[in-house]
Amino acid sequence: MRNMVTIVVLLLTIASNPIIAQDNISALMPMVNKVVPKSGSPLRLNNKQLTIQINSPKLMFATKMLQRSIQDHMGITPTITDKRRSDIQLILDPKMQGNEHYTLEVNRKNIQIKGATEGAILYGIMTLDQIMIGDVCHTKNKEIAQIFIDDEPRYPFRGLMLDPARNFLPAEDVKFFIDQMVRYKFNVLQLHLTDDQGWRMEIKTHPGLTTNGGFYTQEELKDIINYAAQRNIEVIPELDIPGHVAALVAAYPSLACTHRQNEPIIVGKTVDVMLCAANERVYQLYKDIIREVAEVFPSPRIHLGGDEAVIDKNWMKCERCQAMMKELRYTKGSQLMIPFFDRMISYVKQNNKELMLWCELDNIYPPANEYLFPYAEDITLISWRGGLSETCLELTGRNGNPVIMAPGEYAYLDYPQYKGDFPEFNNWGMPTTTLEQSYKFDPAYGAMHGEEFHVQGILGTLWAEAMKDINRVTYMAFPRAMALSEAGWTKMSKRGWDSFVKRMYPNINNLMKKGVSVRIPFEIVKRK
Ligand code: TNX
Repeated sequence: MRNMVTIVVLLLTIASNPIIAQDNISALMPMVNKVVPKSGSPLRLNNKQLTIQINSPKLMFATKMLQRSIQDHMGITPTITDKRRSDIQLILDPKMQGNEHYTLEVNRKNIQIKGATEGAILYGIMTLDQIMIGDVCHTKNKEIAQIFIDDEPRYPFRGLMLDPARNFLPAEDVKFFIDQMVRYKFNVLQLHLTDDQGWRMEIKTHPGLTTNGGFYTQEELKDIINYAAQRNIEVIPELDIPGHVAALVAAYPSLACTHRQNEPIIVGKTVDVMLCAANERVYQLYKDIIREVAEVFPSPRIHLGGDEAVIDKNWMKCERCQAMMKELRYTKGSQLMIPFFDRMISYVKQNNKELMLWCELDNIYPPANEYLFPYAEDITLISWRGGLSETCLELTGRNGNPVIMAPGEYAYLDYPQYKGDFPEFNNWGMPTTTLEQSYKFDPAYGAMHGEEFHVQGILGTLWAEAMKDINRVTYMAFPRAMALSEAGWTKMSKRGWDSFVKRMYPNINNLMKKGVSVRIPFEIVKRK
């Protein structure tokens, strides 16, 4: 009998051993910023009808997500109750600091998720979902080990960018992508809506813009925006100017510079044409476009591109632009960016929006010392050119521009993940960006210039010249987007490659179960 008692005590000790309890953090992605493991027997959910109690009708959507998650993992659907003694409590608590800050407590009696906003509570639910994914044994027995998590993001801006301009993505596919983003606590979806290969947004005052290929109606966009908003995701529209405009110029040839008026502009082939800086019709058109964009997208920001303008082939050869340069006593073509964007900024401001642009530096390739043109300090810049992030960080810091980090060498998810891997065509010589490389991304670059408070967050880009459909897009995104999610959410002191790799496996498995095409990063596993 004594022996039996010893064995039972021993077994109980093993069961509450923290190493085993660690199973409940084995699929957390991004890693949470504070976790307190608790010992003691797990919460048992197997013997009754489960109930969820909410303290605000605003939590109905989060509740549905929670019901689906528990049904998915345990095969039981909790019902909503107003009784105090519920199994799960979702508590909107305006006293909590930070709009994405949540706490999640699992104790022997129940689960409590608290946050100041619906988004914060949704994040608590996503973390709970990953606890169930990771802790297979408990989950199978309809149990959850005790834990306390107090979590909030390192950065407020954690985005991914889709490029339906290059290859159109139907609205349903965009929503499918949003479903995957919310799992990893991304809160911004940038939509690159216009480029040389296509114009993808219905503009009611100028229907001629959308005569070349697929596009989103304004109703479809509103539907995507609402779908994203329910999932704590802001959709930022991007309309790239003054370069990357072949699709627009093909529809409205008179908007090109004077010397290009009679040139055939072929969508899919021409890539260097720009809008004329000295044509009044360009400004009239964009005044209308920006007004409609501002009406459709509730986001406080509009992104107007500003990248890769081939000034020498356009403004420098155009009679009208040259006359404008003379009048303004400019010596460099790039200075025309000043009056060009001054007008565009005034339209953005008339609609009470803030402007975002890609950060372009004077001579584009290193060494680059200054901005291509002097950006007003209220413009948020996205740093993107590989090798120039540190210069961009320094310049934005000095000039007072908020900056989002999307550096080519970590965050460009259109680059192949492995040598010889896709994209096998249309590759301009892209470097390989391995999962391990993406994981090394620290958005503050080691806080080189102090704390880097002007860094707002991160953006992973999915430029889609070589991505024909959503399956290819998710294949390029995952698992590297998991690495980026952790760069945006988790403090450097809580991150580590070995831990990331372990937590990644169950997440890949889960995405596969959801029908998401992912790349298996076989190269990181030692073959024995
Ligand atoms: C550069 S990134 C671009 C895109 C291309 C991408 C391909 C940026 C602001 N401009 O137009 O799709 O490279 O990697």
